[in-house]
Amino acid sequence: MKTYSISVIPGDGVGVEVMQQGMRVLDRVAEQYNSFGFKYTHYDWSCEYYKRTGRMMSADGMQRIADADAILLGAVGFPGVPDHVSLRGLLLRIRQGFEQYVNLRPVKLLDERDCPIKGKTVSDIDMVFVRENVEGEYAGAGGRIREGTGDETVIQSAVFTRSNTERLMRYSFELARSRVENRKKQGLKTVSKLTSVTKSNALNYSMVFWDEVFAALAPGYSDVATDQYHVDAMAMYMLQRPEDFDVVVASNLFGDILTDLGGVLQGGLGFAAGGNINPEKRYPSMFEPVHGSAPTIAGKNLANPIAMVWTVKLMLDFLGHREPAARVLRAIETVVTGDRSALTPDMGGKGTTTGVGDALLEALKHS
Ligand code: GGG
Repeated sequence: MKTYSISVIPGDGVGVEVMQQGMRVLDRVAEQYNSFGFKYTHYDWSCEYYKRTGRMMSADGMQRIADADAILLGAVGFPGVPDHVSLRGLLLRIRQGFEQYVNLRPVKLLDERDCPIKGKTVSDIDMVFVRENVEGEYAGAGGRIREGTGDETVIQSAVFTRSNTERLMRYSFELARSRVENRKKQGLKTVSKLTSVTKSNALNYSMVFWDEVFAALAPGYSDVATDQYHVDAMAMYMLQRPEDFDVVVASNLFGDILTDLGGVLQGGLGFAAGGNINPEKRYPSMFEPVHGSAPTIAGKNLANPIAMVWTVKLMLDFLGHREPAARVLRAIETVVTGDRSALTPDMGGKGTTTGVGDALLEALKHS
């Protein structure tokens, strides 16, 4: 029996509530298969922790979680702590410090009633974003001078290194390649496809470089069809013809923005799952839903736990448990396509976070 050591950082607001449901699902799946299990170590790093200590995580935080098999994170951010402080002090420290250079964000529609675009079916919306996750616009390079004066000057630079851009794009090509068999089985698009998001008309250094790396690697993956769009056009095409996209690679900021749109295509951010991956497994990877801490509904048992549960599905995949992971997704599908009144208010239901968790556990029995 393999026991995985998981560092759990529920964080702020609804992060705490959805995390409980994610762990319930993990434990139930482990019981069902009886060949693996989880040992959780909890960390209270959050905005509340920051208010007490002046830090988002303990000074030795990175060492404390470095040996985990994976990290689960709920949500970060709460009124009273500036967003850039909470994001940089916890999430970005872990993403960058552990070289989690791939941010995997699936965009998959499970029930047509959740799609805001008329006429689109579940087979039309099934793509995965590979968002660059350690540099780009989030590198934190820049400065602010002459603060508070009329001559105040601010610079925020994006950073793109060849080594990171190449490894990110290689990962994306391989992912596109790996999805084709699965897609054939489902009767979906059979050609592997990778779309690159750019803005090289305006960003004449960084995105011209990005396009060059993409073009240089493409011949090595001749079985993968490629295309590329400027980020503004990409936002439009995701709405007009989402069926054209399979794997999409984008910079840190572009990927973050487009995956909120992606979340809406699948029914809302209550569905949007994410994994911050260090593919080489030199460091632990971290799994977190895309949504934030939603302070307005925090503590009311109203948050949709599906994104968190989909996120633990990604963690199971990463740990190599493909069938248990597929089972979790089937359970989500059962709940989403079933009695809608039991779902949380963001999905038009009257249900609760714990109620959806109960429904998922029930669905796991039959999925
Ligand atoms: N569930 C993760 C979370 O709380 N995210 C907050 C956030 O603002 N993330 C920004 C980002 O991923 O770039």
